[in-house]
Amino acid sequence: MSADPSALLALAEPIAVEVADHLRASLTGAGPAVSSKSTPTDLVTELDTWAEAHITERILAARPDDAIQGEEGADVAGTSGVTWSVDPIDGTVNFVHGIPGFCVSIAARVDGRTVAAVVASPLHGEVFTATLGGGAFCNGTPIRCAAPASAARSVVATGFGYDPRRRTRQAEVVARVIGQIADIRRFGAAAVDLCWVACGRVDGYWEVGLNAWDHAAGALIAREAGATVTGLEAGTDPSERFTLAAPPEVWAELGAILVDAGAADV
Ligand code: LIP
Repeated sequence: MSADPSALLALAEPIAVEVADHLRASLTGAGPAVSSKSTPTDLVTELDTWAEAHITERILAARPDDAIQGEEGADVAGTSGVTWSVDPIDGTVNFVHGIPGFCVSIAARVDGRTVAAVVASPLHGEVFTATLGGGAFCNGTPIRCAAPASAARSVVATGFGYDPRRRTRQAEVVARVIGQIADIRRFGAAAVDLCWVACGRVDGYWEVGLNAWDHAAGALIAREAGATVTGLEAGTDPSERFTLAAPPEVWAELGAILVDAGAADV
């Protein structure tokens, strides 16, 4: 089957929107059953599990030879060369608390390169999309990252891990950084953080400890919106080790501030 990026997005977008709408509707009833994973604060709900199973079923019904990797355990081998990276609910803690900023994040990779991406954030009423070389959009409108004058004038988002000791070290980095930038924001979902770099709501985002499904879709959307999205070094891809997204005007300056503050050592 074709691995045309537009066709892959045309498949994924309505699936993400359908699941996001279901998640929003679920907030009006009795909350989902909630359990935890790596630590007591690393939450997972029955809807995380349902969403991943539903997304997997819908994708494989259309493209049975594709591979799928998901946060909640989906691990389907494929032969088509297309691998889907799925975070069925990115920002699960936000979802459990009814805080805007949880989202459905789906990315399609061909030979290891993300070529199509959708992030649907239901309480914001926003669907971010991108294809490789095709630009980035929010609800169908083209988006571009900001152009801050300097890191000192930049509002920067970040996130924290679930391990309390690591989270404490990460907060100590924030204390060393916050006086060198305009301000910090913590929204609770990497995919939304990356999309908000893409549309210019924040001037940068960094985090350590992300999984591929956290950043795969948002990274393409931010890159297609003109942001530089890397790991620790220029030209590298985001990784568990380090993820930094920022407009080219401030990427190097912000990266240096973060490295000097020990952001890569937590
Ligand atoms: C979340 C990430 C976020 C991070 C949270 C959490 P999850 O993913 O998207 O950036 O700061 O601690 O890891 O667990 O909600 O899918």
